Amino acid sequence: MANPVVITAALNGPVAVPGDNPNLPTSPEAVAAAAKACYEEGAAVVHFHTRGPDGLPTPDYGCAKATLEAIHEACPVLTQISTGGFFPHEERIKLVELKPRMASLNVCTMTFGDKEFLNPPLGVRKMAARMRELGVKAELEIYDTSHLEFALRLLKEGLLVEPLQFSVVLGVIGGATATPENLITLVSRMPPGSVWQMIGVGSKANLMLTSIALAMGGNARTGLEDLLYIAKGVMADNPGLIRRLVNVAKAMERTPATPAEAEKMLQLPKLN
Ligand code: KMH
Ligand code: ZN
Repeated sequence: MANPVVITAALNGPVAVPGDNPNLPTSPEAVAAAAKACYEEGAAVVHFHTRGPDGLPTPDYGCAKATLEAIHEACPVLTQISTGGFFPHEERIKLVELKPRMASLNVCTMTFGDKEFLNPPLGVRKMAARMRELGVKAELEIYDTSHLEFALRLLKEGLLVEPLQFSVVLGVIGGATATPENLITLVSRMPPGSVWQMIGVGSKANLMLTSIALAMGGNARTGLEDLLYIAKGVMADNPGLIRRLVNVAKAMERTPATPAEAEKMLQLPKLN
């Protein structure tokens, strides 16, 4: 396959509520339907946050399990569960026991808009160790250079397995600004052989930076977690965002990877 790219759909996130955009999927059925629609548009991976029956974020294990199972029933996409969000770290860590193929690993505490995103060093080490034990690949979300440095420290400590899988997240208030310079700096400091994708937060940053990442040879993510409007005053929906990103990739002669191809490109470990 010529110049393949792993496209990830980030379906809902830890912040937006259906009142912000009615296309935001929250129930297991709605998340699974969105996953299937995104898979059909070219996504190989879905990243999702667990929502409760009220549609709000929850770290509830049962809700996460029901959502993961619903996605797997709906389509063969690779699943990446979020261990992020604004709940105590001890509750978030339990989600890796569900053994998705990948789980997010946020390595540093930070300001996140008007919230505190708490990722205490000991908890992060515990989560990384458990993921390694289970064969769940860590998707390292890095919001600034210091996060990359801390991830490299975890690698030295034997808590991560190469190739490292980075998500460069730019545009969060409290993290690095969404500029091409910041993307280039972060990518240039990754160890050789790392795989990476771009996450641009906000409508403008998302299209601009995912397009630049595709041109640089990186992978890219989009979805309602990262932006709510596809154009000024026009609400986005998940499959529509994936379609737009796939069209940008194809214009650059990059082919969206299937889940089986993505599994190889990301060198996902076997689950234990
Ligand atoms: N919305 C993301 C950029 C995670 O999924 O682990 C931050 C986040 C982290 O939600
Ligand atoms: Zn997320």
